[in-house]
Amino acid sequence: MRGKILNILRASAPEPVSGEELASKLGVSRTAIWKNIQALKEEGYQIAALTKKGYVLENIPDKLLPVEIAQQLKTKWLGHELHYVDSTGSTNAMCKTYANEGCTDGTVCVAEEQTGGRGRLSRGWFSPAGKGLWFSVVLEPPFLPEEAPKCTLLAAVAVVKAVNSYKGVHAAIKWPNDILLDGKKLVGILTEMSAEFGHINYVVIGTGINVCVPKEMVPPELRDSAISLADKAKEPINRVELLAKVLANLEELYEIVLKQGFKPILALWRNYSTTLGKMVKVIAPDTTYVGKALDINEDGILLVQKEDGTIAEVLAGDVSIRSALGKGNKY
Ligand code: BT5
Repeated sequence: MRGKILNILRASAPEPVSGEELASKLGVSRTAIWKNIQALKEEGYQIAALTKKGYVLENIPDKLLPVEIAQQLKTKWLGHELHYVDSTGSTNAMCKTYANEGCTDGTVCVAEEQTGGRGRLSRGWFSPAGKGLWFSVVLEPPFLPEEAPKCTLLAAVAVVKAVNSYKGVHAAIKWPNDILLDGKKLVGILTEMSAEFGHINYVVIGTGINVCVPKEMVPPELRDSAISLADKAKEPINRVELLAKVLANLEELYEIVLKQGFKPILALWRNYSTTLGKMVKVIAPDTTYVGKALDINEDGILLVQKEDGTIAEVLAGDVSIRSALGKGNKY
């Protein structure tokens, strides 16, 4: 109902629409219209009530409100179940709760702010209110548990395509789960799963995209290594639009995987990769070595040629990859 009211107000703005007209168009009472208008105002929509004229939509809040997302979402199924909160610990945790309760395949959880955003290996993810896209998706892929890293690669391609659609943005994927812009971290992806022997119950793909985090807000230890889209984009970024683009890409790519297998995604991933062909330092819990990143295989495993010529298979999850030449994330 709220979405329908907004659509009518949006189409008519800056002209007002009377409560009577809204009520008759939607087949409800004027009191129901009034109540829904109050609820929209509480969500942050600025709606003026002009005496004897009706309601005018004056401003839409810069928030990831489900009604706004539904307006822009072009997917067939992904994100149709969507849970939005102002603040949460982690959208991955939210998704897991919904998944354990039996939510639909493709459920999305999105938050303005995460107070306990998580990276891999118990690292944190800085997620300030209203400055990024912090969201997670539940998928039930027909893969084997060991193939779950494919989800991270898939998501990385979906996200890099979406961010690169903005003028001035030329981001690239750093294996396994980062998207870098100007050699700095723009996006982090955390894939988690619930599985039994030989069967995935669900995966949760969590994505954090820095959209417009002001430099002074970034914790000092991340200032040199983190970047926002707004730092480079030569056009304004609307977070709702960006989210809708990512979800549309993700659905499209996932359906390709289901129909044709993973090869087409691998080809795209390779095109967007900044890792392949580079000398990298692999930092695993028990060993550190340098080698050339040759390729990734069909399961998303990175193949690194060590200095002695042998090829190491590097699994995501337990390693960090650094440039063997420069410092930090810089490639
Ligand atoms: C990641 O881990 O990059 C995965 C981050 C996933 C975040 C999303 S947000 C939605 C969903 N809900 C969650 O709780 N998580 C997911 P990793 O490769 O381990 O990198 C973590 C490291 O990135 C940290 O140790 C910091 O050094 C750095 N970092 C933290 N916040 C950052 C930010 N906003 N921008 C750039 N770098 C950041």
